[in-house]
Order: sequence, then C-alpha cells, then structure tokens
Amino acid sequence: MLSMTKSLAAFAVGLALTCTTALAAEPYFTIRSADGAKTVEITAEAIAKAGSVTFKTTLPGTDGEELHEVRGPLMQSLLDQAGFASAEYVAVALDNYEIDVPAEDFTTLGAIAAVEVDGKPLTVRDKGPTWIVYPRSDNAALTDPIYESRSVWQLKELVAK
Ligand SMILES: Nc1nc2c(c(=O)[nH]1)N[C@H]1C(S)=C(S)[C@@H](COP(=O)(O)O)O[C@H]1N2
Ligand SMILES: [Mo]
Repeated sequence: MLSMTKSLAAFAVGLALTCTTALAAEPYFTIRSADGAKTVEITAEAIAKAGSVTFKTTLPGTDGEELHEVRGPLMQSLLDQAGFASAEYVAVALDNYEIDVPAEDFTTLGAIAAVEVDGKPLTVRDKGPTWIVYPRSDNAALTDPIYESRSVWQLKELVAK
C-alpha cells in the first residue's frame, strides 16, 4: 500500500511538472515597441485566434523552384490583435539576423507568420517556429530580392519602430 501511495505521488508530481512545462510553453515570437513600453507574446492561443491563410509558394533559402504549402496567420491580423500600427518594423531572428520591414508588407502585400509548411508545424530545426513568408507565387513583384531578405526565418522579435 505504501509503495502504491508512493508511486501515485510520483505520478502526481510527474503530471504537475508536465502540465507546468506545457503551460510555460515558449511564445512563437514577441512583438514589442522600440522603447520597450509594450511587449506582446505571440502564443499558440494568439495564433489560433488570429486565424490563418494557406497558399503555395516557393521558399527563399531552400530548394528554389519547388512549391510548398505554407500556413499561418496574416502578420497584419497579429498586429491588429496585439494593437500595433507602426509604419516600420524590425524583424529580428534567433540567429540575430535583422532587417527593416515596412508596414506595407503586412497591410498590402500579405506577408504571413508561417507556422506550418506542407502540413508540418515548423520547428527551430526547419526555420521555425515562425517564418515570415510572402505569397510570392501569387505576385511576381514579390520575387524581388528585397522580399527574400525580409523573409526572416526563426523570427524572435518584431520591433515596432
Ligand atoms: N533568420 C534568418 N533569416 C534570413 C536570413 C538569415 O540569415 N537568418 N537571410 C535572409 C536572406 S538575405 C535571404 S536571401 C534569404 C535566404 O538566405 P540565404 O541565401 O543566406 O540562406 O533568407 C533571409 N532570411
Ligand atoms: Mo539575401
């Protein structure tokens, strides 16, 4: 009986740790103001709430001409939801790659926060968990190299200037 109580207790502790880990899940990325006054974590919940779009496109920095089905919320939906309306952002990646991204890329060009490619959630290992992706197969103008350089993978932070 004692050993049963012990194993039950161990199970309960294990369960609690598992749940704590799940609840403390890392956000996909954060959006913050340049002065640090406002920071919004983009969690799985925020991503689900923002809805998502899916399109097929070639992906920069990969296998060239092959089309992939990407899915994720419009970055503009996340910005609206989080209450940011800057004219210019800086996208910063886990590898500290950073580049300016004008708001038009989100308001009019339809860049998404891709979280899934070919039906698979993106992990850090495959340029996730979030990758800024442009629907460039739908719009020839988006094949300009400037959009390739703004296709930031492993997005860590979007800073509103
Ligand atoms: N996180 C991250 N995203 C990035 C980059 C990078 O170095 N790190 N390079 C950018 C640039 S300049 C281009 S052209 C494409 C492809 O980069 P690559 O050809 O250096 O692989 O991804 C863009 N996104
Ligand atoms: Mo590039």
